[in-house]
Amino acid sequence: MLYVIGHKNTDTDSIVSAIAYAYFLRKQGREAKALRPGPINPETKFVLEKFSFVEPDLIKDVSGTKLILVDHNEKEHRPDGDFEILEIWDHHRFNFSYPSAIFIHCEAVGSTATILAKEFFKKNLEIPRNLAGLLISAILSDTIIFKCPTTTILDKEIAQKLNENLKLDLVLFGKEIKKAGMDFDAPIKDLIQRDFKEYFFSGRKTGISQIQVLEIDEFLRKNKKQEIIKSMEEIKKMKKYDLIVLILTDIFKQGSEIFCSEQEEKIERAFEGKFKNNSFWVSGLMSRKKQIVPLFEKIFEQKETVENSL
Ligand SMILES: [Mn+2]
Repeated sequence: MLYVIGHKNTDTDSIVSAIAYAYFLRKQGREAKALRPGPINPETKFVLEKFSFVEPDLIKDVSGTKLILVDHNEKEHRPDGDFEILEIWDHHRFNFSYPSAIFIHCEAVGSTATILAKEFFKKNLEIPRNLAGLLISAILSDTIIFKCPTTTILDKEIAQKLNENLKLDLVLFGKEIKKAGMDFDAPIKDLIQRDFKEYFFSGRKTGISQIQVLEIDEFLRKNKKQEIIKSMEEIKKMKKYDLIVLILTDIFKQGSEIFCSEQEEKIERAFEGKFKNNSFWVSGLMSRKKQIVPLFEKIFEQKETVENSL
């Protein structure tokens, strides 16, 4: 049996990609099953219900299995356990090493769902209506309704092609998906850990969270800034991080308030802002993958220039 699984902090693209690729393999006579390594977020739940899919089975320890990874390749984002990797389908930065040769398809597009839908079209495999709806949802979710700078022409073309029979209003439906995901009743500490990814920059353990909102002012009225920072500090201490970053993204204002546990000058310089109690607004900042991770890699991993004191 082949198992297809997304990253630890599941999102709509990772769950949908696992379901879609397992289906793709079964259509080609392989035995395949989608799994999930963590809880389903409210946005994904809404999408699965809308298109009548059941949640993939939850598996905490995948030791001893043969896995196909979708929507991630980095070690820190993988499920726990000792397992064999057979294939990878992804659209993130490539940070990977493996002892044997395996199949890897990594493409700089807005979602893994885009890559997989393209494979269906390439092979002339029919995509059932409900699966098409699911794939569209993942594209809209990951590209933040085509507004995120990770969006490519291919994402739009594939979404339109998938929508030929469904005829959804993509922008309206995208808003509906995002709204469903905005279940902000949970404590702020849980909200921060919902879409949370771990990285190492020059050996510094860094956690980067993203929360997407429709109305940033309203969100900040409900979740006070001091509370956000206090929660970030608690997570930092509890999980032994060197740095915690939160990007609170306003989908319609198209920018983010960036919160950092450490008010580093390097971050200020990189985003041309000034911390005011651990945060500042960055216009146009929408993507952790495209705008934060490569930048942090650059600013934290570059050697300091040493002045010659002659
Ligand atoms: Mn993705």
